[in-house]
Amino acid sequence: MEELLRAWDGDSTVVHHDADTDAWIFIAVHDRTLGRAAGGCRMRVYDEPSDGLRDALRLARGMTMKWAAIDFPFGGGKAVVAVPRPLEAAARERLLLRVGDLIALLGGAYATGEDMGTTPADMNVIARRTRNVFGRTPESGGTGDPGHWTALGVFAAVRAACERVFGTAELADRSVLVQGVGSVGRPLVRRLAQAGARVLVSDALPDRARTLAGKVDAEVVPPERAYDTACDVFAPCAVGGVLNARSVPQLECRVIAGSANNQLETEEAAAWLLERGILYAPDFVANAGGAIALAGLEVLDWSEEQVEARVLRIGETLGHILDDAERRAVSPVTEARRRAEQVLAAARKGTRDGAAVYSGRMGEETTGGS
Ligand code: PPY
Repeated sequence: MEELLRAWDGDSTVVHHDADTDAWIFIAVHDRTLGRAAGGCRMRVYDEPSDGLRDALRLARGMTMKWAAIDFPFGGGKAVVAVPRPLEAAARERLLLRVGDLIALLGGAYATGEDMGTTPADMNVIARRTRNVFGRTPESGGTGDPGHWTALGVFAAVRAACERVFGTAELADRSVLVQGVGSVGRPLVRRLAQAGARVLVSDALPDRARTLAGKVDAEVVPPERAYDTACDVFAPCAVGGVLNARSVPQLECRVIAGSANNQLETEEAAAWLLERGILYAPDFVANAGGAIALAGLEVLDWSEEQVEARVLRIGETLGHILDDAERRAVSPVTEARRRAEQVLAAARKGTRDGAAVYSGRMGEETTGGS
C-alpha cells in the first residue's frame, strides 16, 4: 500500500480499517481542479486489501478524466469498500454508515454515489451521515440507479464508432457482444435489440445472461468465449482490465465501446488495439452518461430532457475525438486524454469561467448527520 500511495499522482487518500467486519474503506480524491471530487462507491471482495486501494486510486484518476472530458465542474474521486466476504444486512449497514462518517469528515471535498456492488438503498444509508451522496432512491429524494443513462451514452458511442468504421451508424444487423448484463449492460442490450442489432450476451452469472437473452432474442456466449467470438462491436460492461496482452490478440471485433471503467489493463493495450485496426472508444468518454445524469439531475437542476440531450452528445464528442486521433495518428484514448488535460490546464490557469458551480444541495457539511 505504501508503494501504491507513493506512486500515485492524486490529491488525498483516506484509509480506514473497520475492526467489526475486517473490511477496508479507501476514499481516493484524485484532483479538484474543476470542482469538488465526485465518483461512486464500489463494494467487493478483493484477493488483497491492496487490490482495493489500487482500484480506488485508478478509478479516481479515471473520474478526473471523465469530468474533464465532458467539461463538468467536478473533480475525480472514488471510494472502495474492500470486504472480506459478502456481509449480512446489519453489518453492511454499519459499514456504510462508517463510509458516510468518513465522507462527512472530508467536509464536502468528495461526494459519493452508487457503483459496482452498491445500490440506491445503500446510498440512503450513507445519506444518514452526509449530504454528499448521489443516487439515493426516488422515495428518499434521489434519482436512483443511473445505469440506463450510462447505457444510453454507450449506445450513442457505439453508433458514432460504427459510423467511422462501417460508414453508417445504423445498427440493423450489426452484431454486438455485451459482456456483463448488470445495471448498465441490461438496458444497453434492450436498446441494441430495439435498434435491430444482432445481440450476443455474456455474463459471469450464466443464468442472468440466459434470462435476458430469452427476453430479447439474443444469443448467449459463455464467459470464456467473450473475447474470441466474432462480432462487429464488443461492449465490455462488467469488470475493468479486460483489454490486455491475453485478450487483445484474440479479439475478433472492429469496435470496442462499453461502460466498464479502466478497460485497458495497461497503457500499451491501446497501441496494440490501434495496430490491430480495432477502434477503441475511450471508456471515460463512452461511459460518462451516468455521471452526466447524476450531476445534471441532482446538482445542476437539469430536466430529464436536458440530461438526455447531453448524454446523446457523447456520440458527437467521441466523433470529434476519433477524427482528431486519426489526424494526429494517435490512439483515441491518447487524444481523449490530451483534450481532458487541456480542460484541466485551462482551469489551473484560471482561463475558464466559473468552475465551482455547485448548488447548495451538496458541499460543506452542515447537519452533522443523524
Ligand atoms: C462513474 O461514472 O464511474 C461514476 O462513478 C459516476 C458518479 C458520479 C458522481 C457520483 C457518483 C458516481
